[in-house]
Amino acid sequence: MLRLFSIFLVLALSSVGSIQGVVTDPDPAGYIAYCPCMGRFGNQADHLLGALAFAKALNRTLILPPWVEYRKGEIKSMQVPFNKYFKVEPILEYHRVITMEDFMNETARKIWPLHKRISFCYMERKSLDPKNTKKDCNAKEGNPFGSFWDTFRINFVASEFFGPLHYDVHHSDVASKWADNYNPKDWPVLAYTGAPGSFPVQAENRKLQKYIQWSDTYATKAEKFIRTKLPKGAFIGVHLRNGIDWVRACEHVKSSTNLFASPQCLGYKNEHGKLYDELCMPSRNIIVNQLKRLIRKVKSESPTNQIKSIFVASDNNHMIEDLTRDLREVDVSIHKLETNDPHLDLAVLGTANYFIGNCISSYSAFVIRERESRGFPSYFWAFPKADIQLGDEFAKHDEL
Ligand SMILES: Nc1nc2c(ncn2[C@@H]2O[C@H](COP(=O)(O)OP(=O)(O)OP(=O)(O)O)[C@@H](O)[C@H]2O)c(=O)[nH]1
Ligand SMILES: *[C@@H]1O[C@H](CO)[C@@H](O)[C@H](O)[C@H]1NC(C)=O
Ligand SMILES: *[C@@H]1O[C@H](CO)[C@@H](O)[C@H](O)[C@H]1NC(C)=O
Repeated sequence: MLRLFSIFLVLALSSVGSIQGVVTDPDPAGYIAYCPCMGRFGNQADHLLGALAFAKALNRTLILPPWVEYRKGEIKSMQVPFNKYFKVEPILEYHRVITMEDFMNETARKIWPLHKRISFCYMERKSLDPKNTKKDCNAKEGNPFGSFWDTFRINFVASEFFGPLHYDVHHSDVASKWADNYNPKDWPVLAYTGAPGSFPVQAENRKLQKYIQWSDTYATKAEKFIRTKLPKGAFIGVHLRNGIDWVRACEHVKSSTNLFASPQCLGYKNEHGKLYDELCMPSRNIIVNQLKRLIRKVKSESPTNQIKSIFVASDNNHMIEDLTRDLREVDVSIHKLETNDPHLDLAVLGTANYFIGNCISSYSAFVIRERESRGFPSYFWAFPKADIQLGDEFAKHDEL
């Protein structure tokens, strides 16, 4: 039995060794570090996919930063280890990565001496202090910049302005230019002031979502919630982004062609149309009509797996009472989490039988990409535009 076990262990270890991601520590090809200093979860997730593609193109190990989070009443950001929410191992199938905690605890002392801690920015980042006129990235000025690097007691001795180099490794030979300018021996770690990736995520990098898999803790919590709190049977997950910050964000609809994550439905070149208000802030009418239509469609198409409930995730108003009243005739129950947990909301939405999200929200975008990678169906509120009308007609028609 013991021998069998050790044979198994050897097999298991050799299969780990064959994952292309595993290399000797420290990696002679060097590392990439960055602060996910922009936005909240959805923004940071978009950036992560870009950073992954960038690190792969430069053949450097990506240091997975903690997630930067903001708590009510606290001035400084909090850094939450990457692996609280997601597994590291599946990412290794794509490229070499290490968590920032592991890197700083072990590897940094071998290859990143204090005098080589140089911050990278495209061009000078002006100091908040007008008296400080030194040309610098000022990588630790402001929030969350300072608290992020302080979490790991990282200080920078100098700045490197890397412009005109950039991060778009898919449409240029910029990766080889990075290699020419910064060899790993002299530049063991390229530490970026912001993420080396774009927002919204480039079309080419969307598919990398499949390597971002929920930690056992979150996968289990989501599964347990669905099993114990939702009625048996299919359910629709919906994302209602409707807080005051979103109302303000939606004001930009008038003056832009694309906004935040909107290329995910409108296309990166607006192939599928221009922005309109309902896409950002669907009315109660639109929401109810769209839900009714989906429930009836499923009823006619898959009689054995009918929709029994709706799971609502929201940053503000879950509309539980409104939806319960308005959807009485289609016989579904409406649910939400008992306590606010943005990541658990996402994990549940990712496994729903159907999903309706907000096209402009990068929080919704995370769910859409995850479901895409699993082949699960998703829809957007008020999209396509023609369906807004259809919703009303369908409802009227139904009453006849
Ligand atoms: N619990 C919970 N929180 C949400 C939900 N929707 C949004 N939030 C919170 O609001 C934040 C929104 O910021 P992002 O994740 O960057 O996504 P976004 O919707 O594009 O919003 P902006 O940052 O304003 O562009 C999320 O990270 C959550 O903290 C939700 O359905 N449930
Ligand atoms: C990329 O880096 C790895 C790990 O250091 C190394 O084994 C490999 O040879 C490098 N590939 C190229 C094409 O340089
Ligand atoms: C750092 O590494 C040591 C030795 O491997 C380990 O015992 C410790 O738990 C690690 N600390 C963190 C914060 O990962």
